[in-house]
Amino acid sequence: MNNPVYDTLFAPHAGKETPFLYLPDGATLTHRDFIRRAAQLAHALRGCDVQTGDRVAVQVEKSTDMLALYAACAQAGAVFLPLNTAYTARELGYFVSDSGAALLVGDPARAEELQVVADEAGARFMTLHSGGGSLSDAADGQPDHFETTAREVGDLAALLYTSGTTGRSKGAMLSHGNLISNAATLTDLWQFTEADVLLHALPIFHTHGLFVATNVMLMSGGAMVFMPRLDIDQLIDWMPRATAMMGVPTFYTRLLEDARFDRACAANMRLFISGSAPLLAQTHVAFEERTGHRILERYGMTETNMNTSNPYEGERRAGTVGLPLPDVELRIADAEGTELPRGETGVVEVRGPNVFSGYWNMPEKTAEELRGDGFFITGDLGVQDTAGYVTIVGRGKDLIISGGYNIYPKELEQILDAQPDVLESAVIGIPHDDLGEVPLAVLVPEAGQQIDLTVIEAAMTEALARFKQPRAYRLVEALPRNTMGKVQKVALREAFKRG
Ligand code: MCA
Ligand code: AMP
Repeated sequence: MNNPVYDTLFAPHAGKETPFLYLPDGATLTHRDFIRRAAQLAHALRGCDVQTGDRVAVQVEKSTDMLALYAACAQAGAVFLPLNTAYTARELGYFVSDSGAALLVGDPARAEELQVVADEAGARFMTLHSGGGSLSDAADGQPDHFETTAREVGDLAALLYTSGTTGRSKGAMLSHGNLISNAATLTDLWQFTEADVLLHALPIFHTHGLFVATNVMLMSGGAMVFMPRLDIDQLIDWMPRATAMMGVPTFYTRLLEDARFDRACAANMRLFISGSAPLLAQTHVAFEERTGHRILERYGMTETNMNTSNPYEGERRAGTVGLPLPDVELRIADAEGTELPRGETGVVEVRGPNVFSGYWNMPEKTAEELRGDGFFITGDLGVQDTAGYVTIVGRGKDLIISGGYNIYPKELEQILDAQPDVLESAVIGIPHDDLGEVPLAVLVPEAGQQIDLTVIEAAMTEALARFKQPRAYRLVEALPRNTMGKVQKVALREAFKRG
């Protein structure tokens, strides 16, 4: 094989005049035209001096050109590094410099501040899709064929940053082999074919929207209704023309809030898949009552892509994330990595062709989380029943998942602790009907001082993407600690569970 990702996911579609992307404005892009556009963008990348193995950081709104840029990076042998559009310049600066990106591609509306970010990191900056020298403009006049750069299965295809318990984000290195193995496994397991039309309303800067949804549709040769963001009106409008949907649990709770979403609306659909955060069993039950469909829940991580899935045929058990994928080994282990008997709760560890090769430039972090025998320590707490079904019962890692986005309390606490009159802080997740959970910050003032929350909020706005910012603040005299001096977040969650 010449270039595993390109040859498996993109090249087979080069001559097909079948629809690949249905856009909400009524336009359609065929497979062939998408591949041609990707080739033009690959030429444009070379024109920006992007060479094999270079990282291309991309922070742009979801668009056909952004998706084609993913294909272009694969074809040109570059490493695709997509970034959440909500990240502030401060957050972005870290990713661009840590990755040593050769090129930062950004939205024209933020060109000025992104140019500064790129300059400071020693990267080149280009906008996408807008006049005046953008990468899209540079692509327009290029040939629609590009000589694919050779790559091996072990070569890097993508770098995806995931926050860490230390507060410093880590770049998960995903190889060509990681991406194509998982795409093939999921396509087969979920029985996707070229007859499928997927409702795609997820962002494409994370694993779920990019590698699970898009790669599966590329692998199967089907089409996607490519929506810029979650819009329930659009979903309901397109659903009778679609066959499948993938979403985070918020997609499902929001659909259920709409009376127009009923059995007739979902009659043409064959599959609804949920992941990225726990789907409440009550949502599963309510969904089946309303539509007759049982949501298929699966479980994964940025570092591993997908690990488990409920079966396509067979029992989909509410509250569980299903069985290990056919080529994924999973064990529930103790702190030493020794497998525990079925029915006991422990840390979920996984091994397989889906598991990443390590964190970018962080050999110590890699060694902490990737065992010598190849098992990756997910940090999720799980239990496996005798039939093999896995239930995620909690997280060993201090992580909040809000609407499918991950928030690491440590990152917020470091900023809060540095604010005037703050002695210390603790950030916890509290239940939220729409987003699952949201962050709440508990602050302890310095002795005899008063904390000015407007100052704190301004600092958080400056530093952090909106979705990470605490939804509420609470002042306390002291944080609860155990005898070892460790902050007891369980006690805080209990005290503030009603916000
Ligand atoms: C938007 N806001 C949020 C979130 N999204 N706040 C907390 N959590 C969120 N997830 C804030 C905005 O900053 C804004 O704040 C206000 O909410 C409304 O913004 P809007 O864009 O209108 O929100 P929305 O369109 O309603 O978006 C909610 C959403 C979206 C649909 C749940 O966040 C989403 O698409 N989430 C999916 C994330 C995802 O793809 N995760 C997969 C990660 P203000 O009004 O104050 O300005 S991959 C993964 O986890 C693993 C590997 C896996 O297993 O898949
Ligand atoms: P990420 O940082 O995006 O890689 O998030 C991965 C984390 O999301 C996992 O380690 C889990 O904690 C969580 N997650 C993903 N899918 C599920 C699911 N179906 N149920 C519960 N948690 C999930």
